Amino acid sequence: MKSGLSAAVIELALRAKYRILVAMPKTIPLCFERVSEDEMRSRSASLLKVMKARRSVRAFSSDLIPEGVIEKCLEIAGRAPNGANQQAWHFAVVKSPEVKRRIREAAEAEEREFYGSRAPQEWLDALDHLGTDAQKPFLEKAPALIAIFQKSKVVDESGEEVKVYYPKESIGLATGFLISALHQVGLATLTHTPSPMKFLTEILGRSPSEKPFLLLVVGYPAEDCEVPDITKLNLADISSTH
Ligand code: IYR
Repeated sequence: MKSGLSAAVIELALRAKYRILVAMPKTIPLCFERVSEDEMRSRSASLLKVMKARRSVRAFSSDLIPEGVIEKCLEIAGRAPNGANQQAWHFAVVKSPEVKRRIREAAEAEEREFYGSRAPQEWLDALDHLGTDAQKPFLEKAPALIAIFQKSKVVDESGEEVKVYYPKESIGLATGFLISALHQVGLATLTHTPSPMKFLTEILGRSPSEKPFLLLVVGYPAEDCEVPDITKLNLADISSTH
């Protein structure tokens, strides 16, 4: 070779030269429609009104949820922003009375431990105003439970198993999307976190590499449903403008 450069050096130079082209991600035009300022104000006020009515419900009716509604809400959850778009989540929907019974039994066993000895007095004091205890009849009464699992590894496009980035943030965002969607379509939820939740892995036959994140109880409130008389912080207490 005239220049005396080795093939390896030429290859490196070529790689460096074309790296930008190779690394360029494929893009598509963003689909985004601007709304008028008046419309934005009106939408934000109506949505706030809707979301202000969202409450965690612990007394459920056994009325069934129309077919397909939960599935649409799960698709909405799946649109949440997440680490490296790895979508490291799994939503297990439980409608079977037998599976719900097993989940209730296992959850109540953990909760008896929690309320009986595991929880420090300080924690029990913090829960006092909610009136919760180890009894979880809603796990059987509500028409559906959604067990949310956080995957610790996923398979990438090249078929390789890779680490998950920002799993907690991602699963939290997807769960927020889901709760908001279920509320907006007219369903009540309870975010239930019996701890530990390993029994969900066993009962639902999930891989041990998936961590149970929370158990969402879904349905309609019971006719006589009451909720704790609690208040939410004001805007000034939760935000600042800079
Ligand atoms: N997991 C228990 C205790 C509990 C903990 C928190 I933090 C709550 O906001 C509510 C309850 C239970 O479900 O009873």
